[in-house]
Amino acid sequence: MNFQFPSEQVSVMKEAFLAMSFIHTQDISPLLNQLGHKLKEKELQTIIQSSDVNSDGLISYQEFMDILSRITMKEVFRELDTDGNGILSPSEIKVGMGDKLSDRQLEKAIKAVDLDGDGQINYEEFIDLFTKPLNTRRKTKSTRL
Ligand SMILES: [Ca+2]
Ligand SMILES: [Ca+2]
Repeated sequence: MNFQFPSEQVSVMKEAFLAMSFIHTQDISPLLNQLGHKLKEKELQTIIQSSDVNSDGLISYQEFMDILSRITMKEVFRELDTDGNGILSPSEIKVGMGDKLSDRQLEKAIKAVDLDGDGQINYEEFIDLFTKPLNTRRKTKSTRL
């Protein structure tokens, strides 16, 4: 749980963005490679494309920051997913939290984000954890039940 982009490089990139205001999607991945992420090119492209909201092939600074945070979340998720099956089991989460949670706390934490109720956290549920406020998640869950 210690993946982070070097802040110095991010601020260099910020200046570049502010000077140009937009960067083409095809120029993004070399930039990101310089920052030292560990994603596969294909995963990167998926993230870039989903961040180019209006599909004009241009990435604004705002969209770029969005890409960075998605990459960071993906890296964190991958670090937690020690058996690499794409799903976080309760024990993987427990280890990721440094074994600080009691079983009861762990169960509560999982329940709060486990939208499909399988007792495990998939990537979408994990993203929700960071992107939606807690009360929205509860609401989503109760309307599904
Ligand atoms: Ca797993
Ligand atoms: Ca789940």
